[in-house]
Amino acid sequence: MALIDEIEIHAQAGRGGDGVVRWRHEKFIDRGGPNGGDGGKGGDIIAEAVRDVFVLADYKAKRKVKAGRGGDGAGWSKTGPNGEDTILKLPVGSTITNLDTGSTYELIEAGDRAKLLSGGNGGHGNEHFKSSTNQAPHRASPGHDGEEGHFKIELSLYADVGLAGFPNAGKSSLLNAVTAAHAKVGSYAFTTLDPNLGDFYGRIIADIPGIIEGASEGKGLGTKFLRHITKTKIIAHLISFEHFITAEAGHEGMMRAYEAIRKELTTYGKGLENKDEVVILTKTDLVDPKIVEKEVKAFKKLKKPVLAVSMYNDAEVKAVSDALIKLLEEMSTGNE
Ligand SMILES: Nc1nc2c(ncn2[C@@H]2O[C@H](COP(=O)(O)OP(=O)(O)OP(=O)(O)O)[C@@H](O)[C@H]2O)c(=O)[nH]1
Ligand SMILES: [Mg+2]
Repeated sequence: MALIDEIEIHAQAGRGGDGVVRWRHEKFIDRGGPNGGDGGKGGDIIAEAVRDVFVLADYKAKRKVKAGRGGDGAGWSKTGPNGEDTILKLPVGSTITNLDTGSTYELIEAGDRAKLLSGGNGGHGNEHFKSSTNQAPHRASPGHDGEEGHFKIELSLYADVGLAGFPNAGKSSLLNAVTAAHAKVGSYAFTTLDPNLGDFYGRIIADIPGIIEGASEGKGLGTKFLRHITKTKIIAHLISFEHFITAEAGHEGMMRAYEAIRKELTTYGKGLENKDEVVILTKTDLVDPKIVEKEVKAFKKLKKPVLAVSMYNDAEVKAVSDALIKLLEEMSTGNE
């Protein structure tokens, strides 16, 4: 399932209710005084984080959101009811930018709330305008408009594992092999243009578009996708054995590919460079098993877990899947 990761909406908080002009009409009171109540406050626009990365899709069709209008005041000094707040449910990991003011809000944990816009205050009823010099004011004021604004909502995936690597490394193929995802696979660069997510035994694996050299400075699909792996727990870094056979580059070719992606992660920063990394050498079917063994050994010098896999080898796919489960388990017990 592809993910909508960026939307813009226009939001309008509720207008306050109007104050009203009313007079007391009571038995035995000859000239009733003013008792017109104030208007209720307009509803606020509030963002609330939920653990559902797909909810942004709901706003795709509905680009305008509004909160309720405050009710008008009434006689007997009654304040109008407050307008209803509108709660925008947004995925954990969303960054909200008010494009008009530049302020930003981050939703980090489920249940986090941020008030984006305040509803307008209600107007005053005539009772409010009563003074020693004016005992019978005929004046009431209208409710105030609620705040309005344009917002950009960007989602950084809250995934457990992020698949990173050059285009064509086999990221989407691996996602499909270890989860029930049906990500598009193609023999050309940038088959994946939007992140794909797969459910992996209750954890989420995110398959992002291929990273190219210069991505951290905005080349290719650039930082838009590097951003997505800033919140993952583990980066699975895929390197295809094509880098071994192309121009007979051998181990050098594999290492260069690895270093090039590392460089993008480091240049981008935001913690990407220090994340736990598992190295997955892909497309082992393209080379002799002895070469695979040698490369695994060489990459182990990085002191990181190293796996090797061909999509055509069920045992290897299972080994990768088991290793990822184990790493995730170790991490969650380590964090407690
Ligand atoms: N021989 C071989 N080919 C593979 C293997 N895994 C994937 N491929 C092929 O490699 C090509 C790229 O696979 P994808 O899974 O789309 O690669 P990707 O990393 O998601 O690519 P982008 O989305 O463009 O970044 C496809 O033609 C796949 O069929 C493998 O284990 N062995
Ligand atoms: Mg892909």
